Amino acid sequence: MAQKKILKALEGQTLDVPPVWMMRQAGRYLPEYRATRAKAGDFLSLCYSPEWATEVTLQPIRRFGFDAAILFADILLIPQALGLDLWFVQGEGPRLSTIETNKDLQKLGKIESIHTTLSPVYETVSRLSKALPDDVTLIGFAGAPWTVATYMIAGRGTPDQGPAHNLMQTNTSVFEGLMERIVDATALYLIEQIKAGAEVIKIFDSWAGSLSPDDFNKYSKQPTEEIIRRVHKECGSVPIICFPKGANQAGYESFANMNGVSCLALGQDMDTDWAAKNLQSKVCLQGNLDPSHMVNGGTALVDAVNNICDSLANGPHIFNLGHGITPDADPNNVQLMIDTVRARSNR
Ligand code: 1CP
Repeated sequence: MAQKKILKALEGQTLDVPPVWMMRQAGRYLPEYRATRAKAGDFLSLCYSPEWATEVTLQPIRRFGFDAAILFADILLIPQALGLDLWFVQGEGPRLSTIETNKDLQKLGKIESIHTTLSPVYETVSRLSKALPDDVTLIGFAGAPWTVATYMIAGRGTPDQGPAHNLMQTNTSVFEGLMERIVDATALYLIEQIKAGAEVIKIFDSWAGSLSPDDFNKYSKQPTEEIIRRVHKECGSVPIICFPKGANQAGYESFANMNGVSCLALGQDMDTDWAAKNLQSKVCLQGNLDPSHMVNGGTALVDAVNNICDSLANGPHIFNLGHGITPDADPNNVQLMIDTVRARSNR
């Protein structure tokens, strides 16, 4: 049986005190992150430097003692490894060359060549697995195909994922060809992360909520299921956390019934009492504090942490935010969140 708290929860154990980590825990709200990022030059140099990426992954572990570390990288490294140009515009976000036609699709490189670009990431995972304290779990990750495709089609983040929806409707074969390539690349990428030492994998489908029920099944659930099947075939039963962000209750139920899913991450919009009743007998639940509490703190934070923990106390639970921590968050509020979680006892 697993010894690390996160792995116990992922095995389905209900723990006295839920383990805790935080999405984007290595990020701009931390002065030490900003200092390392300045030394590395820019965000992508940080992602591709095993030395600096290891350092920023470890910073929140040193400062707060979280129960898990998440590899420092980005979901957009896969499009770049497939051959798209990728750059970040200061204060605005990512920009990519786009996939709109069959010709664009044919220009993508061979799937196996992604490892040339991504090998520094595997090196970071390997360094982390040696450097982390014995009780901290190392989480690797990738974007889900739909979410990654939305960026590859639009060339940037979009409020409604309009360009991806348009391509899906007007040129389904190009859209599906792209999805297949992302499935292939993502499965290979995750398998290498596991071989390098990742103990758990998280698959982020940040834009799952914009899909209609049929499209959700076809383009969020099925591709994710296929990636998990391939990863488990190659690596055995590594725990998988899925985050179909913004999906409705039926969508979450279909993920809970899927083969190979150990845990579902909940956005802050998800009713935890409903999730406890309908999902927690099948999977571990992770979440789901509104990240705005990390900016505002105070008794509202403490009450919200306790409400979530109360509601999810009768099954496996990993405490987390409902989405990534924002750059304007106060590290003292992160400490208050952890202290509040760790002061609890379910029994
Ligand atoms: O330092 C900086 O200025 C860059 C900010 C930043 C950071 C810290 C970006 C750019 N990515 C990251 C790291 C990151 N991204 C991690 C590292 C591990 C962690 O500490 O959590 C992870 C897991 C991600 C995943 C990611 N990137 C997602 C999925 C999760 C989510 O937030 O919904 C998405 C959608 C991205 C794309 C991306 N990367 C960065 C930005 C600003 C964005 C969003 C772009 C947009 O839609 O406008």
